[in-house]
Amino acid sequence: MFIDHARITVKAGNGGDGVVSFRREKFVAKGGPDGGDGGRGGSVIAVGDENVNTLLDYRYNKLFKAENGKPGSGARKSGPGGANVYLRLPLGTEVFRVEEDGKKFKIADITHHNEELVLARGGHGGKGNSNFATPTNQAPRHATPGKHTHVMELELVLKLMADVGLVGFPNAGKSTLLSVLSSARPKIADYEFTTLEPMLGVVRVSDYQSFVMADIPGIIEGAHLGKGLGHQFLQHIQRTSILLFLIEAGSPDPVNAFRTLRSELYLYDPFMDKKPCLAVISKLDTVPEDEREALTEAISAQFRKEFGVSVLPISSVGQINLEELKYRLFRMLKEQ
Ligand SMILES: Nc1nc2c(ncn2[C@@H]2O[C@H](COP(=O)(O)OP(=O)(O)OP(=O)(O)O)[C@@H](O)[C@H]2O)c(=O)[nH]1
Ligand SMILES: [Mg+2]
Repeated sequence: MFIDHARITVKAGNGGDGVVSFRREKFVAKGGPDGGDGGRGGSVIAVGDENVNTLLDYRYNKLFKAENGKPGSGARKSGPGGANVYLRLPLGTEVFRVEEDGKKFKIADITHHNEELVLARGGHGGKGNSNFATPTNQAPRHATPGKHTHVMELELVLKLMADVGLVGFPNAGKSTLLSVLSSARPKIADYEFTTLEPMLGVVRVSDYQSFVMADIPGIIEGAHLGKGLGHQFLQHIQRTSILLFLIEAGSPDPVNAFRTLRSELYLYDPFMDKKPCLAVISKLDTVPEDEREALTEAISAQFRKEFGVSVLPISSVGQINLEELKYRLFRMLKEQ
């Protein structure tokens, strides 16, 4: 389970002011008060949306202001209300109000598709002077201002399940792949066990479609016995729908590498062996161009025969087959 966070600032619209106005008509000596009310300010409203999976949008776009209400006008005309702002949030999002002292209060739990919850209510419009006429004061000269709203800090929290888990030996290029497919910025280096903590990235497939990929520390033979960083990190990909295995193009024995990885997973949890998976040959750019096809063919044939698993050669650095990989993973997830 990973947690997706975003901190945003919202402001509902101010109410429009009520106005002071008197009727002026030809041949009417003394018109009465006819100042209209101000319009209500727009609200900031959360809407549950089953098609949104992450809080990614709210990490870039951080300020959400609803429109102010317009002032009233003569002839008792109320000012138009301000437009609302709608925040489409993934189901499962919790919304907290953050006070100045840092204390947080939960104000909403988004659970249903299309459910609307007001996070910040627009200010009431002020009253125009037409409201204040009385038998003793038939020409009131005052109106009230619209209500002003405050800026609010909100924290959005979504507990995410990863969809795709990356599995490979140390240095296979897992973190690099995550960094080119998502906006996550994991540490990358040419030594083993660079990744010490699991990391999550959101892979965007189209405007509304994305999936979550988890990068975990490298696995080595004997991980289940505590070798390397051990296998406790496998819990983070235990419930992903798909596993993506990375085997380096330079691996002396890809079949054996894959078998070792699978057996470590199996020894951790036999069920993991049954998950749908895809294998990629990583760092294809390190293979001379005229040898790439033959290498891919050879490994694909072996994998088909030994495991019934298909293989896709990729390169994060050389940008080879990355789109294809993204779509294949997405298709596999859809089929789940
Ligand atoms: N040429 C080339 N180098 C790559 C590619 N992908 C990763 N590398 C290099 O391989 C090294 C290891 O990459 P990482 O992404 O840190 O590998 P990792 O699998 O996350 O490694 P651990 O976290 O240690 O398990 C780094 O020096 C990367 O720059 C690639 O597509 N082509
Ligand atoms: Mg890494």
